[in-house]
This record gives sequence, C-alpha cells and structure tokens, in this order.
Amino acid sequence: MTPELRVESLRDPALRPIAAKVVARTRLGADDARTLYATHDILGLGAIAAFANARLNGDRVFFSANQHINPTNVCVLRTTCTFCSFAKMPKEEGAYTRSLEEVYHEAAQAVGSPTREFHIVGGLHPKLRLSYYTDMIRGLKARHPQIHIKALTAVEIAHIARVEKCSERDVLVALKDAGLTSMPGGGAEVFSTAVRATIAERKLTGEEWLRVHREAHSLSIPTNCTMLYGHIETADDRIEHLTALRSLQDETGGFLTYIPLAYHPDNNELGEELGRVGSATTAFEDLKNVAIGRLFLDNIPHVKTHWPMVTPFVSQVALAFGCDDVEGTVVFERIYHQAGATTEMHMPYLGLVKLIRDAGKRPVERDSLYQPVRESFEDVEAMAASPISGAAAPAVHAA
Ligand code: V47
Repeated sequence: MTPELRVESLRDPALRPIAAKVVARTRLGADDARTLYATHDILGLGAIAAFANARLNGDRVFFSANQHINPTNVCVLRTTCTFCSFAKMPKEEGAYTRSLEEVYHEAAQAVGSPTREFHIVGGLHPKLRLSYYTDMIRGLKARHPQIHIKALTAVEIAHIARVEKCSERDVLVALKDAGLTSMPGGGAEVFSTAVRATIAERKLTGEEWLRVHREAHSLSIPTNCTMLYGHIETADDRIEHLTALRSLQDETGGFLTYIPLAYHPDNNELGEELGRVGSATTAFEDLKNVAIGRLFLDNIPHVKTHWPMVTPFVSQVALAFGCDDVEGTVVFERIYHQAGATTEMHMPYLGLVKLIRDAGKRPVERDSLYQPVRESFEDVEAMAASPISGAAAPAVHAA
C-alpha cells in the first residue's frame, strides 16, 4: 500500500516545503535539517519520517536475536573520553579483561537460544594483540557456526593497528578471514572537532572514523553508523555529522543502519560537569533524532532504536517516527547501564515480537545483514506456551 502524507495539514508551516521535497524524493539540505531540528511540531515531523520509512520498509520492523559481549573495559582513553562510564584504567577497581575461555563461557548462553549474532565491543586495551580478537572470532565461529559476528568499532580497529604497527586494512582483512561478518557503528560520537576536543580529546577524529569504515566497505564488510546526541553538541554539529555519514554512504553504500545514541550522564565526568547526573535525554529529543535521521539519511536503508538506552517504551513509539529496526535480545548490556540506564539487560525474543506487533507493525527477525530469517512466529509462540518447554527460549536456528 502506498503511504500517504497530507502535506497541507502539517501544523508547522515550515515543515510543509520539506514534506513536499520528501514526497518528491528530493534530497534535504542543511537548511531543511535546521528547520527540522527547530520545529516543535514533533507529530508533523514524525508523520513525514513515517512516510519516508513506509516507502522504504512498508510496515516491516526488523529485530535480531543477538547477544552483546564486551571482552574488556580497560581503555587507554579512560581519562579523555569524558562521556563514557564503561572504561577503566588497567588497575582501577572494576577493570576486567576476559580470557578467551571466559568469552566462550559467556557466549555459551547462546546454546539452545535463538541467538544469531554476537555483538562484540570493548575498550582500547594497551596490550591485547590482534591475535586475541582473531582467535576469539575463530573460537566463537567453531562453537557457534550459524552465528554472525558483528565486532569491533572503527576506534578499536585503529587502536589494534597501532598496537600491531600495521595498517587498518591489514587488521580488517585478518578479522574478516577469521569470520567477522560486519562492524558496529560505535565510536563516531559527533565528528565536530570542537566537540571532540571536549568530550573525546584523544579519540580517532571524525575523518579517521570515516576512513576505517570506507576501508571496511571496500573489503565488503558492511557497517553501522551512529551519532551520540544530547550532550554539548549543537544542531549544526549534528547536521555536519549526518552530512558526512550521507556522503560516505553515497560513495560506498556500505552502511546498513543508522543508530542515534542518546547520551547518558551518570557516572561520567561530563555528566558531572554539565550538572546532568540523573537526567538523560527526553523522549521528545529521542524521537526527533530518529525522525531526522530517517529523513536526512535518505540513502541508508534502516534506522535502529536502541531500547536499552531510550527504554522499550520510547523505542516502541519510535516505530511511528520513521524507525524500522529495534535493537535485539542483547542478553547483557554494560555500556549504558554503567551510565545510568535503568532498563532491563535482556529483552525476550517474544517480547520483541510483541513490542513491534503492539505498535501495529509486522515483526521480521533478521540476520546481521538484514536478510529476513523469520516472519511468522506462531510455532515459536506455541512452543513457549507449551507446559514442557515453558518460557524457555525456543531453538529457532533451523528456521
Ligand atoms: O561509541 C558510550 C556510546 C557507543 C555513553 O552498531 C554512550 O548495532 C551514551 O555503538 N551515554 C557504543 N552513549 C555502543 C554502540 C552501539 C550500540 C548498539 C548498537 C550498535 C550497532 C552500536 O556507546 C560508544 C558511544 O557512542 N556511549 N558512553 C554514554 N555515557
């Protein structure tokens, strides 16, 4: 069914020419994005983004059965990434680095569960070598051959290249040979040099982050992209960031999904400095960033909402604001929970199906590459309801 958008009925008249552009498939410019960031007509903005999304994805909403694994929280950027609550110095209380056996032990939870993806990210450990990661990926693939590995942000790739004194391309080739399927979108934060100087002084620059993703795309490693919003960045910083993502996508087509990440201010220096402890972003901001991401990034097929960060409640509403992809089962989330997120760590498989259906959408379980793997859930529901299997996670790999 062709989606409908009643341009003349938008409450904020400034949105009408932008809506007309979207209907005509005309690319939005920086001025349009400024208008979108300035509007208070959140429902009008959401309607335009929902229209754009429906044209791309119909009423389908994707989710994955995934498990997050964070092999280490030791990070050489501990003192300079002031927004991060996850990183630790090597000898700081709470610092950890998992042995490969410990990683395999954590990953063993996937046995008998529907997990199809391991999402692996961690700190920039000063001593861990490339072989730690390639051995880990090989070991995980040997134990769980059907599970895709989405691992290591651009920042980690660049760090490993520095440790090994080799090129980022060499690192990517080695990881791909070991079994890497795709890369997550973390570490992008906001590309603005001025913002980075305050919140992530020694981190990879925006250009370097883009360079690693360009290299990954050239090796046919698809990646995700993100933007961390809700700290000190301005609307112009966000627009500059989105423009850079859109340009790289024009060049390579390698981004799968865009994930706007809401800044969480607890247990980090930036949150203290800003006097923001205990007050994360508002739902209004979260929904606005989803909708603008959908409209501005006209060449990225999916926009994902990260429920551990914005809550399942806001994620569900985001499905009416242009979002077509919901973060998966997760199992154990550390990065946002360290920073004050109060959501659950895990979302049951059928909980995701219900969240999507209750928003009037059609759930589609996908793999890491957005290939649909399951669109009908009756047998899974029947199995979960049976007195024998009870609430146990269904083994659906054979689907
Ligand atoms: O790069 C760190 C962010 C990212 C905080 O690709 C924080 O599918 C908010 O990138 N408040 C890592 N954000 C997580 C990430 C991600 C998450 C889910 C899915 C995917 C994907 C990627 O988390 C970091 C940083 O931008 N982060 N600290 C904080 N206090």
